[in-house]
Amino acid sequence: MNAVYEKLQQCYESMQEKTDFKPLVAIVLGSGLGDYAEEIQIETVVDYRDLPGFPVSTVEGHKGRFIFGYIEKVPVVIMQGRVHYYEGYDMTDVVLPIRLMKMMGAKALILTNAAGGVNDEFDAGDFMMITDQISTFVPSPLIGPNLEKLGERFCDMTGIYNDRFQDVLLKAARKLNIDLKEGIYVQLSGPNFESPQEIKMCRILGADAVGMSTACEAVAAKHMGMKICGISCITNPGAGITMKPLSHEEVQETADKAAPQFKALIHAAVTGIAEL
Ligand code: R1P
Repeated sequence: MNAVYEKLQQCYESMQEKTDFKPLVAIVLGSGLGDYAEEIQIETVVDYRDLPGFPVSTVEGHKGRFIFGYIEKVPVVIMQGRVHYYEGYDMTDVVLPIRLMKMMGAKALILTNAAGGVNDEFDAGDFMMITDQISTFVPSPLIGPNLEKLGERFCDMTGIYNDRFQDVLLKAARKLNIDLKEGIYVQLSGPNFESPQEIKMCRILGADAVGMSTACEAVAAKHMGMKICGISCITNPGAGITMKPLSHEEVQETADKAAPQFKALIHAAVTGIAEL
């Protein structure tokens, strides 16, 4: 058996020994957004480190555990923290959690992140619905022998972010009086923040927000046929827009402040998606 698939299968079996919970919606919480997971009706919690071979989060603000439970009767699995490529993991490990959640039954995926604003009309604390992405600055998680059980070799990347899910988000935002921005997310490898010139480059490429996660996860999820939506919390204007130095503390603080609106938006997104 292929080593990547074998590891996935092992993690799946180990998870099955801990819980047979079947989530419908999977949610990944980005930097500083993790507290939301503790506010749902929790059924089971599984620490990443209790799954042999599973990649463990090393970044501040990423607790590193799965929370299984219900958001208004909708069965969900929440990743309270993710792993990033810059932490030194192989790309296939970075997306292993996404693949595992799909194997457990999740059909829909809500990806969230903290991101820098490339579009200079965005303010810190704004939310951006991801309409498309640029993932080519990091290796594709699909490199290597194709995992036929998961998806096809040459996977289509049109409509990564599902149209109907986007409608749900827009409708929810209107109802909640949230000025939801829309735009393109670009993933760079990190861990260094972008230089002012790199922010300019991202703008030339058509990006509106920049981060170090999410796009690779969306590629793996699309490969498996998951329906995806994505929300970036713009935690700071990108380098060079203001001359203020960037810091992970600021990223976490801004995400923290945006938490109440974020919570309401995710809540509405989950219930709206479940009704489709
Ligand atoms: C930088 O502050 C960190 O925040 C973002 C960046 O990708 C980077 O890891 O984290 P998430 O994308 O996990 O939200």
